[in-house]
Amino acid sequence: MKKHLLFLGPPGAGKGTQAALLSEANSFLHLSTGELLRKEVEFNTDLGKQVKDIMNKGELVSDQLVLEIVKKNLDKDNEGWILDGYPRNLYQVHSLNDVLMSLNQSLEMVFYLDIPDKVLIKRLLMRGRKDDNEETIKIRLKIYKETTEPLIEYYKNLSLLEYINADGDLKTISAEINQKMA
Ligand code: B4P
Repeated sequence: MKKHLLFLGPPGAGKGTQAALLSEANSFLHLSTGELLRKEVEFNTDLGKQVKDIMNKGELVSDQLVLEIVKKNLDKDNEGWILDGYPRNLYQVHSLNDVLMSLNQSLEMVFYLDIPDKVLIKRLLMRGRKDDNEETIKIRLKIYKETTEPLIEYYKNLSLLEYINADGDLKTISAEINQKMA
């Protein structure tokens, strides 16, 4: 079974949802940079104060900052890990490669959760998080298409990419993911 996984896809594709299910079932570390950053904001830490406005606007926080979070967490003992929301641009891809090399680990599979814009906009508006309003969603989608989408080709060229149709019910999507990583 694959133990070092990454979830890629636009905001609202269900990366967080599926990564949580999978990590719970397999006792893997679920490393969601978005969730970790939201905790920093919630606890009003120095880091949280730095990123709050950026996140609420739907923009990406600095690569260096996110890298520190990733390094700190991947260094902990674990049975396996799932990266959710990281990397989000090619610079972060190369940083991740360096971190994994230093840990003597490698990425085994990348799940690309594909979903039409129309469906994800509806999902995000229903969720209603602080950064889930029409204007911010538009910005997040634009940034995703410009900076994160090229990662699909990158991981495809490394033969790591697995395509998942994320426009369906939770159980069907989860079953497909489980089957592919077995
Ligand atoms: P994230 O936390 O990664 O937010 P996301 O992309 O919107 O979440 P996701 O795709 O996981 O959606 P979810 O499963 O929750 O990032 C938030 C912000 O943090 C970014 O904008 C940025 O500012 C910052 N950030 C994070 N990582 C960064 C990085 N590496 N570099 C720089 N900045 C970074 O699903 C969405 C909704 O759909 C939920 O309500 C869920 O219940 C629902 N849903 C899921 N699957 C469904 C299904 N099959 N059917 C129906 N509904 C479903």
